[in-house]
Amino acid sequence: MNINWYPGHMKKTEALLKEQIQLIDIVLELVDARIPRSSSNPKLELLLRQKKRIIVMNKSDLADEIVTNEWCEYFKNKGLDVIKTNAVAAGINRLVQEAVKSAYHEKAAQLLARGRKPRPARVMVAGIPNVGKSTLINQLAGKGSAKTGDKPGVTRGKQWIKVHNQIELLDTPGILWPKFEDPVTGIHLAQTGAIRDEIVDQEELALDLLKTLLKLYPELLRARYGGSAALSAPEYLEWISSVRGSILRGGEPDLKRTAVMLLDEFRSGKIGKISLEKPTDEVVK
Ligand SMILES: Nc1nc2c(ncn2[C@@H]2O[C@H](COP(=O)(O)OP(=O)(O)OP(=O)(O)O)[C@@H](O)[C@H]2O)c(=O)[nH]1
Ligand SMILES: [Mg+2]
Repeated sequence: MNINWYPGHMKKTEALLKEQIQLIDIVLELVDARIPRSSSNPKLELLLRQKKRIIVMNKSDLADEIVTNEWCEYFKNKGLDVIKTNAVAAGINRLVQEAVKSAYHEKAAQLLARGRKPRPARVMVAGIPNVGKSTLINQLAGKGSAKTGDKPGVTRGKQWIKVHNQIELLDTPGILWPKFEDPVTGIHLAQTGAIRDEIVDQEELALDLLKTLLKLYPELLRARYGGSAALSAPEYLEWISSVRGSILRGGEPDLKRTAVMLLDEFRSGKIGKISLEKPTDEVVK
């Protein structure tokens, strides 16, 4: 399966992002903790240049904790700040605010040394579709948050939201789409729900997922669906069809329906905490 897809509107988004980046001090780059490689955009590194970047490993509640910690180390070794989050959970604000404050500390000190009053850190949230940007912004902004009004140079009425005295947040997120050569990237993005299902063959996608899970997490599959991990991916999909009673009128397994169900159960964490990518995986360049 080859999903090589770079939506046309992403070019426009990139230009907009470039413009917005000039206004901010810190980017919170959300990556999907289940697929940190496929969900990050190498281009952002170039776009950001001297800006501070904090990697936010979101949806970490759905990922394998051991692997997530390996990724945290990986990013730290690259000199990046990194935090693990579940944007849906309560209590995430403090974690993000502390990371922002500590990332901004140096710049604030520089301003002070030059005799200038440190202003609040200006922060933007960026990440691929469906990674949790809006959820995070809503959490940070909260109900009582005050919009601080337009800043000069901000186009199309962008607003800054005062998160607290020391942090202002751009109210619209930057959407990033990784341009990918490696077909695995497209497959992982589709499996985790970042690419609309309509454009991808669900059965192929589910078979690929099963292949991965049979290899990496056979015990989780067995715990949920039973069966034998010695089965091949197509055999296991048939097995799930039979145990779930997903059968067509003629008695054949309804593989399409089972595929959709399997993907849904994976995405919502019902199969367990699963990571599809490790920092040590070989990557096709
Ligand atoms: N389990 C889990 N679900 C999350 C987390 N963050 C976001 N979600 C869910 O993921 C889905 C997408 O979240 P959004 O905040 O809409 O994502 P987005 O990045 O704004 O998406 P676009 O606006 O389409 O680019 C929603 O159903 C959220 O509830 C998380 O940390 N854990
Ligand atoms: Mg959104």
